Amino acid sequence: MKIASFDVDAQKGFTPLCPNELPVPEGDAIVPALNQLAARAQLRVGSKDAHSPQAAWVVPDHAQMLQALPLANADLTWVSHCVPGTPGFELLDGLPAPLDYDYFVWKGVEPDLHPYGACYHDLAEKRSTGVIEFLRQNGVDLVLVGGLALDYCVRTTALQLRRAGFEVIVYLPACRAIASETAETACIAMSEQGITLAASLEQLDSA
Ligand code: VGL
Repeated sequence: MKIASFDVDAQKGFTPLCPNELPVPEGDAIVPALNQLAARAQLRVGSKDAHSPQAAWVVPDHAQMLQALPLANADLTWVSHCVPGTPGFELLDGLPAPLDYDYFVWKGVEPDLHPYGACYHDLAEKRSTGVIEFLRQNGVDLVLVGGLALDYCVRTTALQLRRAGFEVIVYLPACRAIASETAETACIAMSEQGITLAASLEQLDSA
């Protein structure tokens, strides 16, 4: 069984270290759990949001967030986050440098697109980031997923991987969510598609 681990958007912009971005509670606490996934895998892949501060979906403050947008490729408004060259763009301390991953995706680079999943550049899922092809070329059967945030980018990435035919385990200690209600919906949606949710190392190792 060939296993890859996938660190989804494990960036400082999604942690309390960057309160003006999208601070996921305890977002910076996931590093040991992500490294536990990598220790069980032969390949490690990762993704980063890499957004323009002038993107079409950017609003100036948190009060104006989560409004619907009439754009085909960006569905909700967000405050600016994960801008290359700023601290929020950086991976969490304790993770490898991006070049030390076996495959690494920058996503959301184009200012009119705001994808959640790391497998496609667009919401319509027409433009691959190449990670599915990389995993297939390497004969990967199972992908162990963690990262930020569980309710958006982890959810979408895990579902994309599952649709592509991989076995997928989302390791909950390696994830944190923006909000508990959306986290619950995400867990239901993932389970319904045959994704395993593991809440402990014992569950992970017996899955
Ligand atoms: C994310 C909301 C907006 C995520 C990214 O990485 O989960 N969530 N942009």
